[in-house]
This record gives sequence, C-alpha cells and structure tokens, in this order.
Amino acid sequence: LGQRGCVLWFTGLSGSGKSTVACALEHLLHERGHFTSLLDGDNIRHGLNKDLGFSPEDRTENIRRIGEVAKLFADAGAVTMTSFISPYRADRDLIRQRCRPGEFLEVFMDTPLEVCERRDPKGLYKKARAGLIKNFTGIDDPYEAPVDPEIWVACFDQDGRQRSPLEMAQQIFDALD
Ligand code: GGZ
Repeated sequence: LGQRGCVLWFTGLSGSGKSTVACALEHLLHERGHFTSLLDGDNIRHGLNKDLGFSPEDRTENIRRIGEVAKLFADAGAVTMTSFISPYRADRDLIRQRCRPGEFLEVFMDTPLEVCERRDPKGLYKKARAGLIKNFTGIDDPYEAPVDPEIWVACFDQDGRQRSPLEMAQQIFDALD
C-alpha cells in the first residue's frame, strides 16, 4: 500500500455486507495509519446524487459520478472504499478504465440472494417481493456479478459457516500490498 491511494470498489447485492465490511476494513487501515475515505449511500445518495433514483440510467450515472469522486480521493492518496451495489458490469469496467493500472480493485461480496433476503435488515426484499418496490436488484432488476474480481469475498467458510465481517475485512487487508 505505502502512501499510494487506490479505489477498493465493493460490489454486491443489497444486504451482502458491503458497508459493514468496508467499515471494518477502514478500522484496520486506520490502526496501521492509512489515510482512508469511505463513500456509501449515506454520504452520496443523500447528497451529490440525491437527484438520482434506481432506473438503469440513474444507476449508471450514480456509479459514474461515484467513480469520478473515488478517483479524485485515490489520486489525493486515500485508500478509497466505495459501497454501492453497482449492478452493471459495463459501469464498473468504465471506472476501471478511468483509473491507472493497479489503482482500481474490484471487491466482490459474493453473498447469495437467499442469504441477503433472509437478512433483509430494512425489509426491502419483503417489499420488493410484494411488488411495493419496483426494479429491486436481484428480484426484478439484474445483478451482473464480476467475472474476474481482484478480491473475491466468499460468504461461507470451508465448514459452511457464514464468515464474520472482521474475517472478511482482514482478507481484503491482507490482499493489499
Ligand atoms: C436496489 C435499492 C432500491 C432498488 C432502494 N434496488 O440495503 P440498502 O437499501 O441500504 O442498499 C440499497 C441501496 C442501493 O443503492 P446503490 O446506490 O448502492 O445502488 S446502485 O449501485 O444500483 O445505484 C437499498 C436501497 O438503496 N434501494 N431502492 N430498486 N436497492
């Protein structure tokens, strides 16, 4: 890592653990004295992107703007984490192309839909199943999983148990050099 910035681009379904693990990773990075930035729905969708909804066009624009902001932070030297579903492969690939070689690392939170739906922390899957939310990712809007992510975060360990957020954050930390 050194003092160089990078973009850790978390992608995965709603409830896959993106924000929880990014937050745990940020703590690990702080402990080692790294300068970080965490972009998520709370600080982006309520601010910079509050004009955007969840149509395909709006999601693409959401991700494009976040990519540009993430790149600015990374170029300023921050280990920059972004926590958005970013469901469309082409949108993620565009950001990768905008970044310097090695600057962009895709982090795939590979948590199956069944697990996310069982967690359903905000009751959104239930609403989507009931037709109260339209175009919900994984239900009636596509999620295009990464084909070759730099960091692949599995939901289960070898014994079939769900891994803890700290364990996952440590995996990502160890993958950074
Ligand atoms: C998916 C939605 C939707 C729809 C509202 N589809 O669990 P959450 O609540 O906090 O995370 C979801 C968040 C997704 O916003 P992103 O900016 O990450 O999406 S994207 O990358 O696709 O632009 C969910 C909530 O917003 N949410 N409606 N229709 N998630």
